[in-house]
Amino acid sequence: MSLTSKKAYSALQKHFSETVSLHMRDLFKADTNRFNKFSLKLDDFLLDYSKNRIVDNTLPLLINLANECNLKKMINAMFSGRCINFTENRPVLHVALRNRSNTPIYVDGTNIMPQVNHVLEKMHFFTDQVRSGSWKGATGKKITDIVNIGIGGSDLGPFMATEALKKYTTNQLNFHFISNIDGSDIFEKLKNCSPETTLFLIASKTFTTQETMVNAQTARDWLINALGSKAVPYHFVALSTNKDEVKKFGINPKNMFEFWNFIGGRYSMWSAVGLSIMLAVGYDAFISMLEGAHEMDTHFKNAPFDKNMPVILGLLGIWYHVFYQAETYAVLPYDAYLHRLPAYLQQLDMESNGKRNIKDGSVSSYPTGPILFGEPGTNGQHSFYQLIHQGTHLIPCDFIIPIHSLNPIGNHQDILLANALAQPEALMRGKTVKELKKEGVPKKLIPFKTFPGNHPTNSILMTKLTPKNLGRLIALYEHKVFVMGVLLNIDSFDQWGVELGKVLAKQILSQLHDTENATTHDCSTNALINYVKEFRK
Ligand code: G6Q
Repeated sequence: MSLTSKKAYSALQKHFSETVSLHMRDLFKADTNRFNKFSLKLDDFLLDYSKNRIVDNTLPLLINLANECNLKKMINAMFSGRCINFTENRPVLHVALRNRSNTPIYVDGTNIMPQVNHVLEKMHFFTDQVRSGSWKGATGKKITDIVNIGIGGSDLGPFMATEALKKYTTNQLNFHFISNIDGSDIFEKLKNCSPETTLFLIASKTFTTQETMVNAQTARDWLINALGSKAVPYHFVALSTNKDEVKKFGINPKNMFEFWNFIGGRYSMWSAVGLSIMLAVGYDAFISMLEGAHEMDTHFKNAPFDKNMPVILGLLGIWYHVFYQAETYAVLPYDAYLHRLPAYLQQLDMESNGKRNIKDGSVSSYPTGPILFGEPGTNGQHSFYQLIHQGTHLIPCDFIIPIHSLNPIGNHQDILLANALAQPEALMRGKTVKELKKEGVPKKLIPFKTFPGNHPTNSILMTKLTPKNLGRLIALYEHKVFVMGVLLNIDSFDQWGVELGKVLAKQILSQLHDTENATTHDCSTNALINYVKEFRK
């Protein structure tokens, strides 16, 4: 049954029309306890959701909707390994990768925890060897450069996390991430690497992804040209589910770090795909990241919905995207180390919930996954915040605010924090005509200087960006996206939408080499292919 046919949906629609004209400025004035009511803490990790367009009974009504959509049942189904990715008939078990309590989780009657722990230990052993210098390249030199070759889920998470945790990274190793098929990507990344001291991690769940395999082949040629084919085992390892293809590529399965089909690509940074993260920060910090995520998992699984961070974020997402029909939201990290977070979350959210078909196959009559964008503060303030403050769209924002800087220099952090705290206040309050008049603003400028306010924000604070807090943060968003997917009644774990372009690219690739002009596409695509061919002559 679709979302809009639920009883709670009608109640929420009524509630929406009754509350849509309320202004948060007035809600705060009327209730000085609003922060206490609408905030939650998990250790030092704080979610303030009081600056949302909600009143006392909004969340209970949204929780009714969650209950009617069987959210609790779906959470239990995920944690217990049921095939909730029903279009691919797969369980969804990234939570097993960080199941630090080690309680058994069964897939087809087998407890998967021993295999999860085995790979983790294999990664541990390998990481210690590389970091200590006892793993040597073919000519006996220590590794200095780690190059992860992968794309999508095999790139975004590891890249985001190694950047986020740069401060915890060993200085002995340089990290590079090659994802794009564009030759310039691999050229630029390898130009300062030496074949003798470079280790390639080929990260691909399927080991058949065109971009990754072509980049891996180019890297292999680059190495062989310099050191000969005997060097390959010293410089290549695979992170994959596909042993046969790994062997075919010429990587010894001994140097393969396995994961499984019950781990979705965009949920795989906790698995062997996270080897670059472990190499960067070491085993202990990697485990700490898993512990943070596990803490969020346990909270998500056990906390009542009205005290449950991912559930609350997910329900607020539904509130804005379905009822207010806000099409976008922004994630604004006030920490430069989180500069890849919006890119990572774009895949997590938009590939998971960017689907038009609900579970019975019909086309959804309500908006599904939102569009996400973001930029680290304060850069965004000098760019697109204008539109958030005074544009015509409603753009809910998440502010992510570590309190301590990992590089305390002068008064940088004070200024950063002041901005991070001021923006949600400004977005909530706005600036009224009355205030402007009192300031003596000339009449003709008043419309331009007025800020409507009433823009919803969440503020997520942590003492500082640690591996543990990063784990908590990412798991928070993973589960938020899941909650929204359950209510939207879609499969958040497949991604059929990436297929069509791949198929057409294969056709066009062969046509680029034909002597004949392309004629089989629409006239625009034919003309573009032929234009390219003309200029390649
Ligand atoms: C993520 C998607 C997708 C995938 C890439 C790479 O959930 O499945 O982004 O991660 O297409 O796939 P491989 O890891 O198989 O190369």
